[in-house]
Amino acid sequence: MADEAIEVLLEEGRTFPPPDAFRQSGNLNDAAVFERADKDPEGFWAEQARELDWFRTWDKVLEWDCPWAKWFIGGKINVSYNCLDRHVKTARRNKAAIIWEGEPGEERVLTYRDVWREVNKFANALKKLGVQKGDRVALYLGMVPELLIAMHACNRIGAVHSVVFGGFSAESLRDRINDASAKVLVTGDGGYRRGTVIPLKKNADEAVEGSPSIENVVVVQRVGSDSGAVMKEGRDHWWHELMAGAPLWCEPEPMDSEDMLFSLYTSGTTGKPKGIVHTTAGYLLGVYLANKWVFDMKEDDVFWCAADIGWVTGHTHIVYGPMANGATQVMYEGSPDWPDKDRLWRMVEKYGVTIFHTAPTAIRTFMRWGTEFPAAHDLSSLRLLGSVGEPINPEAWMWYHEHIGHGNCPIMDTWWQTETGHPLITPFPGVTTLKPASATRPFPGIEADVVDEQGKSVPLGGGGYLVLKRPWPAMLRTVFNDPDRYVETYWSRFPGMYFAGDGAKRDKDGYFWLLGRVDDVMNVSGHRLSTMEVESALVDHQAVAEAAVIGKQHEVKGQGICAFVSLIAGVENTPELVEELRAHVARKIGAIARPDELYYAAELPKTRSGKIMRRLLRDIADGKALGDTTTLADPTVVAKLKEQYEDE
Ligand code: 7RM
Repeated sequence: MADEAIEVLLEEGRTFPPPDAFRQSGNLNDAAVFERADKDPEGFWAEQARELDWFRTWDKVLEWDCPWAKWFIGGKINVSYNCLDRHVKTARRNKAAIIWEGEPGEERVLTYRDVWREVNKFANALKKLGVQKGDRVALYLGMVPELLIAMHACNRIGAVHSVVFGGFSAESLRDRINDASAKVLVTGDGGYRRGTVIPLKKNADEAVEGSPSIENVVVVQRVGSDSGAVMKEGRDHWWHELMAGAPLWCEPEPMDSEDMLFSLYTSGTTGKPKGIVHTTAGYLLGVYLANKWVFDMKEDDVFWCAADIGWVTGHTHIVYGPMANGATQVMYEGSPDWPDKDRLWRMVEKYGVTIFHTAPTAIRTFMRWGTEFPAAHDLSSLRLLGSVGEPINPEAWMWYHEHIGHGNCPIMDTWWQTETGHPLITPFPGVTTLKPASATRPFPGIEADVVDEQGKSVPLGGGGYLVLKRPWPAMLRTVFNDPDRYVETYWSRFPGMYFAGDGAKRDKDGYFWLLGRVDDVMNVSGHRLSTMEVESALVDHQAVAEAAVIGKQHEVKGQGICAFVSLIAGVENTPELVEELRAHVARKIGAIARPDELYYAAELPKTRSGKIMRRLLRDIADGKALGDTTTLADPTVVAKLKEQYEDE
């Protein structure tokens, strides 16, 4: 975030105290909880853990050998049992769990008992394909109920799922399958996005060609004959055919608290995404509690988290947290502007959504589209709003508050990461006075701090690096197959502390203001990408000699991707090649990684020790380093500017 933007943030003087209704009946309305949790974190988490359904309770709450954590040692528990069987045994059995809408307009309502039945059957189908406890299953699907069903089926039998976002390329899918050595891949014949068919099966086929660990592929029929999907005899199975013969009951596997639940890949500072490992009991407890307290889920709420399940937000705020709470949810397959820009608001009105959760980049897009789209619908069912994924600017916060919440809905700006499992710096609607664009204060039991280069706590009013100073149940346990990287990435920068990779300031009231990443991770429309990932994709092209990528402030996306490339001698720097290189990155990684801007440089600016001078590139991209007459059309300009910078 630019310095001016930070100053504007901190001058933000407006406050929004909790509305009376939340003060009185919010699921968390006793501020004393924070103090109690702070004094005795283990006692606090244990007290909350008793709300879950255990096959065997734990012997010991925590074993902490920094950075290695074990929570609820000796406990036996199953996640699908807690998200399904627990409700099916009560009057919730016939309650709507998922109200799904396909992009072309179909509707499906699945009750808790419906989901429970499908999960049991698919768990048996997986077993029949040879999947056993501890095996990895890769899931590459669009936003269809089968994705959620497959995830619960995996955890029911103790298999580990690895969901790969349906917008990722064949190559990204292949790398993730291979890193996890997944045995089975579940995909679809296709998915719908902006009226066109996403060729999931075609990508999956391409990926599996280079993935020797995959023994079976299960294919959900979503599109039908238009999909062009070809089934490979002996390897590929239609979902509906497997389900037709599957028995109705599958005994839930009693998992150890610390057994692995899932892995989800996320970008770090190197070119290779890491598999973040979450375990069973701790993650379940964290997401149960966060959804209950932050989103105040009540029996008759209709919750809608508009994220994709391919990201951690969808894991925590669609598949696991709300279902552990027995909530009713809306799930949508497609694009928010299809067929019109009022699609989401039409659905809020139609289904009576009470709690709506999205990302700042989406809010800024809605702002650009104009107020007439939400204004055309009755949004009075809404009582609470959420924001996640990147810093939200005060203007977007106010717009969301006014035009979606009509001034009545508190906004939960939730800071967290794939690694943390659930929101760790977040307001609670019954107790927190909001300040627009501040994620406010830590979750009970969480000790967050802002430290300087030396790891020393910075007094209130100052800025530095965000760290967490105590373990918490839903924290990642390691990086899949790479424990050294776990230690190195998160626990080495400041010994004894978890380093989040974010910059933050704290105001005099102790409120946190998140300032964006301090490493080489970009946040593009709330999606994490490393500069190096995009650089590797570029140099993979035969015309490119070297590439340097930076995140550049972008009005809608938060950050856009700006690339500088030098070409192999003899290759001409044409505008057509610019397009080809952008498309090449999209093919290699996925459309989210397509560079917004791409410039030729005769030579990339490097320090004497060979490091790319990112600050120079950032200043060039922001136009700061360019004189009046200089333009980026001239490939020698970067080299010329470098001399100036070295003189400074
Ligand atoms: C949930 C998620 C994590 C990174 C994180 C931050 C940024 C997320 C906020 C935020 C400011 C927020 N997981 N981030 N939420 N920054 N305010 N409320 O996004 O692993 O994909 O990304 O996202 O930089 O480190 S993630």
